[in-house]
Amino acid sequence: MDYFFPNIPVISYEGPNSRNPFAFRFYNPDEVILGKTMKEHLRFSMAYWHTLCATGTDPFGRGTAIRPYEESASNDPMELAKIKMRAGFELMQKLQIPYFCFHDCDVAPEGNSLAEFSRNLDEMADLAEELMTQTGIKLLWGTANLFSHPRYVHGAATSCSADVFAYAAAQVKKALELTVRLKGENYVFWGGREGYETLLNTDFSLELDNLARFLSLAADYADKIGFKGQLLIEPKPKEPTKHQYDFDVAGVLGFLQKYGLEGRFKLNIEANHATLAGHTFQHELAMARINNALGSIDANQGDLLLGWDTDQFPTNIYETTLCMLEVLKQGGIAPGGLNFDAKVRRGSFTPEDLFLGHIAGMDGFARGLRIAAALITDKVFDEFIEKRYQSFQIGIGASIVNGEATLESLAVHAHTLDEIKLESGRQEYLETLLNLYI
Ligand code: XLS
Ligand code: CA
Ligand code: CA
Repeated sequence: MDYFFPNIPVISYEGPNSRNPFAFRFYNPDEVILGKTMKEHLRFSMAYWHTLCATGTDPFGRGTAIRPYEESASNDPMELAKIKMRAGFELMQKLQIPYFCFHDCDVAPEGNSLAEFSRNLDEMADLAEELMTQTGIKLLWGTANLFSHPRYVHGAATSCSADVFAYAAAQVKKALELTVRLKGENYVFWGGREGYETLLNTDFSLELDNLARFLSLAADYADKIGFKGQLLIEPKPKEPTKHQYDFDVAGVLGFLQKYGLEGRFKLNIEANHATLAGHTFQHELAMARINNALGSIDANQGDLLLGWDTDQFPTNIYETTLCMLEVLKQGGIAPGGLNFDAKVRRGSFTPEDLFLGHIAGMDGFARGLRIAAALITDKVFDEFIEKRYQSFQIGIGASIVNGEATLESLAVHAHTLDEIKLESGRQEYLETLLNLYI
């Protein structure tokens, strides 16, 4: 498979001193770190939509992307879809990316009816199966796009129209079937337009109930067709709607609990969505992890000077380190992975940039993994944290933790205290240690 990107070699590890732009400096797929290969730890995935479908348009200008391999397509949208898919597999193979993720309409043209869309999807799934067998590349997750088409202007599962609710259900049904057929390890629900612009026209309560009904129907159907992977909800606080219902991890966990759906869904955490919600990426990952809900990761980064979802390739080593620290604490991200929900900038318009963007992200996370592994091995923060909370291991603290304490027993204890002794939190020192490893 060497046809669409003839000037690009297979990207391999050359070490930190290499100045070859088409090489990894930190990602060495078969190198073992803490008992697992880097490939097993990182489970990288290509996002079909950004890499194969994005053209570089923005609200002020047309697409800029130059994709010479698309020029050979006639006016047949299926032929173009097949070229994109073949190009995608060549790209993943050359980058040693073992997984991909797609929305239904990324891989197949929607045509003029659901039936036509469904036929196109089946035909594209034939090609995907063939290329997956040839290359060993696997599907990390599938999903349905319930936000681009004008029918979803008022939402999908939370639309004011029951017909739209049904149409969205049909799309999810098909996308789940495709995911099962392609042995996808996860299925993602990102609430694209599930949210509101103004409460002046919104039945807030019905919309939330309907969202829960929709998710529950989808989970039942996934069980029915034998889907064994993880169902994942991807939180995002805003954009496209002013207020998205799946605002952040805490909000989604509360929602799932309210509707009795906890345990059926885990979360797909995206870095850029975390910061849009006013949290750090690490906060969202940790919140999901301690609630046994960290399923998978959309590995990108935003720009803190901009208030929107810029979906950039992740190159901030602080962020990748703290992310991998959470992943290692959980014992790994599988069956989830690190999906590059990231697009090259509008000014990075050549096919080479698609490779350079992924190399930047893969090396960014490989370096984060190496640093996080050293932090874990040396117990840099663990011992400090354990000591900080040691008052809960004995005496009154132990009685609080084991449930024996009452408000009365606590008051009796408090009255015996002349002076409470506290220790410094040493934040600056701990940040210095972190910097030492980075
Ligand atoms: C958009 C989301 C989207 C999901 C998949 O902001 O990140 O791309 O990951 O629908
Ligand atoms: Ca995402
Ligand atoms: Ca995003």
